[in-house]
Amino acid sequence: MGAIEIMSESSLERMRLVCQLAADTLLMVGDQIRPGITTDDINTLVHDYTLANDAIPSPLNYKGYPKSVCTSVNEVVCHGIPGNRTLQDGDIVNVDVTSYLPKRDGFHGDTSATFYVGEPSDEAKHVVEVSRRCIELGIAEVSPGKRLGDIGAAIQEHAEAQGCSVVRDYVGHGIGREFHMAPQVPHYGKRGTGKRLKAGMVFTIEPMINVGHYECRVLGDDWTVVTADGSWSAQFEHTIVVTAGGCEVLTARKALLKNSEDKSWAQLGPLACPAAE
Ligand code: EYF
Ligand code: CO
Repeated sequence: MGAIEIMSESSLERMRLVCQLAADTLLMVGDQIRPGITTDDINTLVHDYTLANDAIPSPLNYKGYPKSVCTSVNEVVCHGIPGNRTLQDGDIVNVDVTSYLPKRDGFHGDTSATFYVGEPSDEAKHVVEVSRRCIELGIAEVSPGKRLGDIGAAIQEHAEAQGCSVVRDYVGHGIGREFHMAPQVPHYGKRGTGKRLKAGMVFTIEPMINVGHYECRVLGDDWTVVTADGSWSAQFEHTIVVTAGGCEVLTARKALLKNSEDKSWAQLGPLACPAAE
């Protein structure tokens, strides 16, 4: 990956549009998550909603990926492929939505959340709550002059203090005219290391947090990433832009998610930058 783009205000206006579409899609899906729904049902909901809003689901055919969304259940870390799996009471499912608005030169917006299916176990609640707090703490580090390692360190410190681990094999990424751009954004690391943040940089923060060890393996379908030890994994993701005063969460939601841990700051629009509580 090359230089990190500094986005112009006109590009950012387009990013806000597509990121808000991705956020709305996640809200719509959250309303429908319940025992008995299949991951293919989620794919259909996302696919149809995206097309109805004159957008394209970025994952579809991306590097050969066969579906419009990633649905990652329980021990699946990321890139779960929707299929005929029926979600059961007690499951957790991460729904990872990336939308592309193609008008003129297009832009991508990427966001995900982990949902409870029915009543979660204490362990499921723990890993979901830790991963939600990890993304808040990561976002709270973002301001000009800080470094990528500050984000990773804040996330890793919290996850490990809570007895969980941070996945190393998959990281956040720059996003804009391409789905994946520079920089890579690790969710682990050391403070004071890594590239310095500048206003106008746009990237995702998307920590994958495991109950057990961070090691992962890819299933025989060549897409589905699972924990090596079978422990459960949870993830939240936002697309953010560094601003002069801190950051703006471009995929901030207009309402609280149903069936998931959520916080009111996620509703805040432009200039939202949660301080660590
Ligand atoms: C082993 C891909 C997957 N990459 C990223 C490509 O939303 C995403 N991140 O936040 C995201 C979604 C998809 C994605 C869907 C397909 N890919 C490439 C190589 C390996 C792989 O999984
Ligand atoms: Co994503």
